[in-house]
Amino acid sequence: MVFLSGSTQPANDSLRFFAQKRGIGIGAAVAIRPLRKDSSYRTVLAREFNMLTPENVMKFKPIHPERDRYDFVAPDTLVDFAKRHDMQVRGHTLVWYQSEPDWLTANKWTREELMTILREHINTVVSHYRGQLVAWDMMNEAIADNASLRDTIWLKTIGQDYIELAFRWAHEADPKVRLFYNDYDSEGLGAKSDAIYALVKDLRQRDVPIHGVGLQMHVSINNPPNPEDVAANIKRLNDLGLEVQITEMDVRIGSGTENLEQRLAQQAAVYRNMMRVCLEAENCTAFVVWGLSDRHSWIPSHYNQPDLPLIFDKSFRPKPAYEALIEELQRM
Ligand code: 9MR
Repeated sequence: MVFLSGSTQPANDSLRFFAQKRGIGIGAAVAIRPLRKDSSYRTVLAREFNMLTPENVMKFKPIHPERDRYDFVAPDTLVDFAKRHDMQVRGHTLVWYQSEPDWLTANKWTREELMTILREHINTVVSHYRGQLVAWDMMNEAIADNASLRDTIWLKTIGQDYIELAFRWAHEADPKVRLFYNDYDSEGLGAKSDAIYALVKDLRQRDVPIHGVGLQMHVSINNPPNPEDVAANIKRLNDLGLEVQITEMDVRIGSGTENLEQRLAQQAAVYRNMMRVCLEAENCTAFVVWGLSDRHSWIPSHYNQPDLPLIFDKSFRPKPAYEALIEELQRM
């Protein structure tokens, strides 16, 4: 395949070419280090995708490392890259319990102090990128695995209205950017996705500015989400007037008993099925994979075993999952 680096005309056999024809965004999570250092990474990213999500550099800790200091250098680099290659950017993420800096967690704050901190954080970051992003994962993983509100510093100190306050503050800072609630293990139907549905329904009913729900889609070939359940979940969110995006897809193949070829084929089927569900839904507007190639993925270190969860291999060659997505995008 021929890579046309820096071209604004998408190559007519690329994912972004076909996704554009179908009217959806096709995105990848981008890590700053390979973006800076690896020209193959940059080439494949610009050729194949029309959307990107910063994998880490817009999170609270890196972007707001001290109470009175923000660091926009790395995220600005990413946004510049996107502009140069005619790609949209999804901001990720403003409120997430896993990315809180020490200055925040090591102190005891009053409710008023913590509200001021959160408001300033959201206002500063969202204003910095005003008009430049299509979406923000405003609220990340605020529902716990047992389907109750996650016990975070925000919930403990501010109370459950921290969620709606955060959406309102973000909307004030950039009234045009689409604000998402984003979570994992809640793509189909079940207690957690019901809890998210109830939360966003309540927000909508009270006119809190929320525009979409992100289905992260960190899944595995062993128990992939049932496509009908995912379709039903997306549909009920549509009935609330909400957009849906698949925001962080990767598919673990583990070590299983089948040979590698078989596992890669199963992986391709999971990607294909989820793309099909998205294309068939009225309100599914983007499909984002959580990394570019198997060379850079959070999965092996997190699960402490090798894996190949993405759509390009370690040498950036397209895998069966890539071909499945291309086929699915072309199927009318
Ligand atoms: O892929 C990300 C990894 O590089 C980071 O170390 C980790 C902690 O910041 O976050 C990973 O991305 C997460 C995303 O931001 C939110 N959903 C779950 C993702 C995987 O943990």
